[in-house]
Amino acid sequence: MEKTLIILKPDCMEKRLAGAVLDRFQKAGFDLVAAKLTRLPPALLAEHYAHIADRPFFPALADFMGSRPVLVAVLQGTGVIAKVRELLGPTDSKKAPVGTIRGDFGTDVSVNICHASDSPESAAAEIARFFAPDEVFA
Ligand code: 3AN
Repeated sequence: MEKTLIILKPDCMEKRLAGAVLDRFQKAGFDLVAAKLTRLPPALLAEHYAHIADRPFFPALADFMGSRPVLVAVLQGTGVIAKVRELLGPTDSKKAPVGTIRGDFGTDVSVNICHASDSPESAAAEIARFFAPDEVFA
């Protein structure tokens, strides 16, 4: 069964929207199979964002992502990787349509409520980065 990794970002936690965001994923038919609250250390953020580490916005993004505990979770279901990204809307919250999670709750391109894996390969790598096999109740 397909799985994806999500991170409810510091803005989501600060706005007390974790329940509202998880509700949208669960109402779409996806199961929560792993979850933890954790404050992401710089080394883990550098690994998670290795594909954008050379971009000028990376230091500010890493500061933001490490600014408070976040909820890291794994969702499971048919087509979950693409469907979760569809429910989120585009990366830039300002361009995200009303009715999407980022369109309804996000602020901008980096303060955008939730990360989600973008492919089967990144989902597998990201789940392994944040969870031991026995922490995922698939
Ligand atoms: P996504 O998370 O939607 O797959 P990526 O992988 O391109 O987007 O970017 C990773 C994260 O970097 C985004 N979630 C967003 O928080 C941040 N980001 C992307 N582009 C920008 C940008 N131009 N300025 C600031 N932050 C950005």
